[in-house]
Amino acid sequence: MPKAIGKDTGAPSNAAEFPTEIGQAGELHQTPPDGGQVLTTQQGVPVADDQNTLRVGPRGPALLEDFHFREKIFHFDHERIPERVVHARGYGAHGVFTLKESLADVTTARVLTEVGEETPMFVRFSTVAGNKGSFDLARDVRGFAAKFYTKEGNWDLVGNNIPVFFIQDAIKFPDLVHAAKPAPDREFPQAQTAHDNFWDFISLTPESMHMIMWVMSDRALPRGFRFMEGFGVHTFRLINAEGRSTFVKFHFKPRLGLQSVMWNEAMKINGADPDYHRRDLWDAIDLGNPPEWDLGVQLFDDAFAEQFEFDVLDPTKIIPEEQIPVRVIGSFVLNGRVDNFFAETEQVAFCTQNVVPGIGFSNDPLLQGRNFSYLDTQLKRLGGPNFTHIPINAPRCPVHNFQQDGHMAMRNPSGRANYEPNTWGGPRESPTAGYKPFAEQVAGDKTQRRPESFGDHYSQARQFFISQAPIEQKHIGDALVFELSKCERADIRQRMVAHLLNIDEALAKAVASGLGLKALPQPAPAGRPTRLDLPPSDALSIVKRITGSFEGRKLGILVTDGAPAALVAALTDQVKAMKAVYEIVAPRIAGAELDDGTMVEAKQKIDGGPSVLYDAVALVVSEMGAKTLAKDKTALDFVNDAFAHGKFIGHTAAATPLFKKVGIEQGDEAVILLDDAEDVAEFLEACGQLRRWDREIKNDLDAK
Ligand code: HDE
Repeated sequence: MPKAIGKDTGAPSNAAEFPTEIGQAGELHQTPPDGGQVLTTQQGVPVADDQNTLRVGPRGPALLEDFHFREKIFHFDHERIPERVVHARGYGAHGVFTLKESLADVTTARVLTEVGEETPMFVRFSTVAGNKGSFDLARDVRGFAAKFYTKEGNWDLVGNNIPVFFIQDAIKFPDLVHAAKPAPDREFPQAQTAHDNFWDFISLTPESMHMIMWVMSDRALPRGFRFMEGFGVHTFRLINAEGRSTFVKFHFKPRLGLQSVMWNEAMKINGADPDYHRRDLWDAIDLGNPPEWDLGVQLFDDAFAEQFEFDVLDPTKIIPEEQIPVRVIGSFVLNGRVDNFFAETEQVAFCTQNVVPGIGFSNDPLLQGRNFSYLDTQLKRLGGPNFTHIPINAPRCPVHNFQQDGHMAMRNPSGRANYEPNTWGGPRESPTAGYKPFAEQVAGDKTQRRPESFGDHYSQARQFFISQAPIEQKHIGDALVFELSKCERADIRQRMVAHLLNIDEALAKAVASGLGLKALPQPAPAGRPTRLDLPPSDALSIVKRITGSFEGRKLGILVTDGAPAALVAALTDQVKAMKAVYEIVAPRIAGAELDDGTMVEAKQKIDGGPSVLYDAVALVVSEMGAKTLAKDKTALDFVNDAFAHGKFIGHTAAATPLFKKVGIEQGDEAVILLDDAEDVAEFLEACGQLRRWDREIKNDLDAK
């Protein structure tokens, strides 16, 4: 993270004469008694009293003369900038991308051709609909925006964790976002799509059906940013030295595999820890387990595009990995926490139009529209055209041009010439190294027609649905029932079921029954071409692709006084060894006194550490402890929820009465008795399966 402003631009500048960091002018002020720095005003004037305003007598009125007070309050009054109109709640980290396989045959972009070269990055994850202060586990798409500080300028890949989008044309974006956000009269509900306006718009917008399948799936409830895929969504171009173009779709694949939480869990996590995702990323980096992703590409040419069933310019479609495999060409690690949230995560400005020589755009109408929107929005958010001078946005390569002035200009041309061409010297364009768009031949009428090739809205929606494991299909149905049950208007619910009939009849019937619809509606008019029966693709499922490892996950260990110390030690040691983490939860925050007289410190008091915060739990309790817990509602919820959410549960024999108390029958393979270190090893190995989904299915059957 470069701290200095305006350095390394290579531009002739007189900036070096000025100190670029606060306090750089030297420590002229007398050091305070504790040896720290002297508090100063923004003008660098040392402050004598920061506790009391200047006034007439100790009980008299304040004086306007108090410049320190006025400056301090003035600055505070202006601390806020407009939050992002979408993706307001986000969290970022620094990282490094390393290229492992060169794409020199298809692109000149150095970031994709120099094997072994490390490119600094900044990544910001986000939810879309909620405001900046909303909770992390909204059912929502997640933004996955990456800025690569390449040697040829900044390349921004502003992606999502879902590879398709709701709409096909950027002109519908304001409508989509207005419908998803709180209604303008009442300003609720916050950070959710479970309301009439959203489903009204969606049910009138058949092109959104593929995206709806993804957004109602577990993808919209990620366990953490570390467990999400990222997608560039659009088809982009790579351009090689001969000017030849190859189409490309970009993919980020998490090394830890994909993982999501259940809706019931999500709602509880939002209450227990609204910062669940940001804390997870922060802690992972802090503890030295920085998350990594592979960068992959799907490359294809015009011939493929011609024969593909769908239009490669349509952002509501994917290209299945079975048709074009994802070629991994490098990886990135997010290993640097920000020093200051505002300076970096809030002020980072991603723009889809930030590409480097060798990377170009396709005519995807959504991408074309985005290329206008992102630059425009930064002006509003960051207050002027010089947001590229803010360190997080500044390229890490030389910048030379004659753009000047404006609010907060940190980098101005020096010398006499500020125009080009000139006879004084200065930067010149480079026909060889400069950015050249792909010389595509285009001709046609000016028109506002949607291409017919964008017309099939159901085939890939169905393909996604049938690619899911049964439990994932069930979650999609449950999510639709939940969301549509929040719609007051029956016609909206009905209209959605009419669309679902074009996707999967069983799904439509399950949703209709969940909503209590008396009769099925007619299927929605399907448009043309009518639905194709596409084969399932395992790459679209989360459950079918679990890694089987507990690495990177979190175990909650509930301990009480008198709990076996040897078992606690076995659990904590083995969890650490497998690069997972644990948290001790206890009835009191001071911790518990174990059976050998040692104290184990707690990270959470039981009501602050419900089991929804953990991937698996261990109940390491004594008989006495279990008796006390059996009277504590939060402790019983801990056990009950862990079971209901399909989690693996390790326990001492003394914990057995707790299961009885919450009505859990014995005989569940994922409830594992822990007696010694060997049991612990088996338990942790089993935890790699993450969930016992059959419990949820059984629960539902029992309920019927
Ligand atoms: Fe965005 N989007 N978007 N979007 N988007 C913004 O830019 C927009 C779309 C995405 O962490 C805004 O700086 C339009 C698709 C992410 O700072 C704004 C359209 C995808 C982020 C904007 C789309 C995205 C944004 C708001 C339809 C996935 C957060 C603040 C044509 C490929 C970036 C800002 C960050 C943010 C416009 C659709 C991803 C208003 C007009 C598709 C990850 O410019």
